[in-house]
Amino acid sequence: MRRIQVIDSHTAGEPTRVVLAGGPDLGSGPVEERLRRFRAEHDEFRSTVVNEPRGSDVLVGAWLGEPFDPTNTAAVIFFNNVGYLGMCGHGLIGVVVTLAYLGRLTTGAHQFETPVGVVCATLEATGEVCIENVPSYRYARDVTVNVESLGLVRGQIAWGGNWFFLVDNYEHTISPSHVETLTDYCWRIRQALRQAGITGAGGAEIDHIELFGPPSDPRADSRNFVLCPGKAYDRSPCGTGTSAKLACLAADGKLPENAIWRQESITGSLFEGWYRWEGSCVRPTIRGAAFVTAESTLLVDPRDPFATGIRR
Ligand code: PYC
Repeated sequence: MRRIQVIDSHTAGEPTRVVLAGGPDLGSGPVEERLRRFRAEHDEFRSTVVNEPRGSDVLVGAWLGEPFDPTNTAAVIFFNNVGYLGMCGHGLIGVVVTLAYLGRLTTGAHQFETPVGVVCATLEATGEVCIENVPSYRYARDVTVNVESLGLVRGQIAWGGNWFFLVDNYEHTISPSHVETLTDYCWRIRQALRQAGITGAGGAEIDHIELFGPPSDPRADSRNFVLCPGKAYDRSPCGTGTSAKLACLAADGKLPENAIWRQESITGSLFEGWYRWEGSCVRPTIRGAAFVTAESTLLVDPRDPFATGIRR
């Protein structure tokens, strides 16, 4: 019986499962190299941890390893029901709160190596976490895509640690009772982008679709709906999605440096975000809170026909 020790948490409603023991040995190289090995040689581990029957489409896993640069705290690789993420804002907040719960980290700043760059996470005395994300930028504005049965949809393409297509002023309501419609709308956009060959920089697939509408919480500036690569929607306001939004607001001159943007999610949870310019990019900071929900050992019985999860 294989045993995998995990801690579960949620950040603004979005779950994270941190692997503490029982994960694959990915060597000691740079985290990008370890991600290549994870994908090529241990992809069944990803599915084992996050897919049904142990997990669900919405769960994001976090593999932790020794940092390549010993001055950093850890290397982290985020994964989901269909693959791997460049960065994950809610996930890193979950990692920090998990490590604090274990007594492995205290208040203050900690550097994490991710496949898309080093990210500084600060655990505040309140228990909230601030993520200083990777440099983010708007790649293209006023992009139109012809979407089956929807017609022309206009949006922006931005990088916030993952690639996003952002649609402002979504014409219908963003609320939990409309999840099926919202999912279908975003999925059609994603397929249309692929069919039209519309990508991020270097031909990268745009695998996150983000819609914006008016907030329901008077403290918030906007409410979003984010569809993730495996067709699950983000229960949180999405750390990398909020970073992409900040990059667009900055590019349009709609939000000054260091001014706070409050992003509400479809579930009503909030992230605060702000940015500073760094050359032609912005360096976004996202503040949010996470809570530990379970401490458990996953058991993998080799006789189990679904031992490595149900793959999508
Ligand atoms: O918070 O960056 C995020 C995220 C990406 C996918 C799910 N959550």
